[in-house]
Amino acid sequence: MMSPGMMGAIGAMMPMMMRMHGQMMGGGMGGSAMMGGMGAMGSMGAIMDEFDADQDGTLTADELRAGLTAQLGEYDADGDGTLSLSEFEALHAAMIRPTMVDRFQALDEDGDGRVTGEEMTAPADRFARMQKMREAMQAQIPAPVQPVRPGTMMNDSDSMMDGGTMMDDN
Ligand SMILES: [Ca+2]
Ligand SMILES: [Ca+2]
Repeated sequence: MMSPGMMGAIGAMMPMMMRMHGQMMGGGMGGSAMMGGMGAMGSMGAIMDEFDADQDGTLTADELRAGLTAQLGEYDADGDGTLSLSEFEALHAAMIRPTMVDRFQALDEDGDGRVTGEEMTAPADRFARMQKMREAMQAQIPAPVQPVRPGTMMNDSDSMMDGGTMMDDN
């Protein structure tokens, strides 16, 4: 059962997820799948691709300047020539989108485009397992209180060999 708090959290996130889902269905999947796991580097790659006007694989200062200027124009919704915080928020959200989609896909274990309550709380289950493992390991630590040193072994053997049979073999 989900607590009212949990329902509230999911409710607050729904519009975001619906929008994301729609864009994913729109064909944004390929790029983000290719960048899987690369995180911030992935979005850097996307910026490179976008600004590399002559597509020669390198980004010059001029290409970067032109790209950034174009970006300002694109996200300057009210056309006043500057980016407000909310205008920049839209730009920033677009930049980090590949990383954000990676995180969504990491949570959506069955890949159906929806993060269920179970998928959402899976990190808590993993955390609980790790905690159990740590506790189990800590419980085992006091076991080798007296480490057996090779020298001790030898001395013990010697005293056992006082009878002489092994000594003869040497
Ligand atoms: Ca503006
Ligand atoms: Ca799912």
